[in-house]
Amino acid sequence: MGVVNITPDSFSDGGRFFSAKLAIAHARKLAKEGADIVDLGGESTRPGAAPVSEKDELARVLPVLKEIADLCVSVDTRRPAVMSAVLEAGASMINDVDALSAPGALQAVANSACGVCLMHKKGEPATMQQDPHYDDVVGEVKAFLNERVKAAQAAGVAAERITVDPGFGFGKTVEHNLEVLRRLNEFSSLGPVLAGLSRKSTLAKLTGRPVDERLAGSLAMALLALQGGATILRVHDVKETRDVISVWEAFK
Ligand code: 7PJ
Repeated sequence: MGVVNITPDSFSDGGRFFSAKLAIAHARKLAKEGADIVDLGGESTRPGAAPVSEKDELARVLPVLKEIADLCVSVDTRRPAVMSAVLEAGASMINDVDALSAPGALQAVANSACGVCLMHKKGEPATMQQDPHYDDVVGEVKAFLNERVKAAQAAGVAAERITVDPGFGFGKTVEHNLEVLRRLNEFSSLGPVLAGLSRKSTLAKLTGRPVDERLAGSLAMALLALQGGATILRVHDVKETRDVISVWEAFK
């Protein structure tokens, strides 16, 4: 899964058109490099990111989606209205860092045949990295995901449409992330596991590198996630991650 962030440009509509064009080109590039899925995001969920209105989120995502609806497109959103609109426009998957917990979210996806990713996070993006605590991180994340899988199935989302994600970096310290990664295979009983570790701040702590120098660390994480049974890797560097997958597949 290749990440396409739709960067806003608030200066003018020309700017918005320009960022849509860049996002479309980037999505095409990632697909060509071997991404099976491109993940479009119009709302940043990074710690401390500015909030985005529903109208703006749709204005970012829809024009891009409409140009690439021939690809397998996932949309990273927490809003039921955005889910319904992008599914109507041809999205294949909803990737929700809130695990479809907003009122109406389960219904929005149940009415389609899309894939879904249910992710765990603890707290809200603005504050979630302020001293997160767990007694048993794997047990708690797993119990949460199990509950969300059950809720999705009860709403009419068939099991084969669901992937689960422990949510690396979402209300988790470096130690929490490493513990989840060490025990990633314990999540496979819930469904196919999606792992997003690419360029994350855990790598800043482990390597001391700024975000544009975390490729090697990200590839190491990708291999560890594969070893832990991950089925989908959410990454920025598709071409390089493809090579890791080739090596892993041969080794396995
Ligand atoms: C994830 C995500 C992740 C899923 C982001 C970033 C932060 N969706 N969206 N899993 N991370 N499913 O890329 O650093 O780990 S945004």
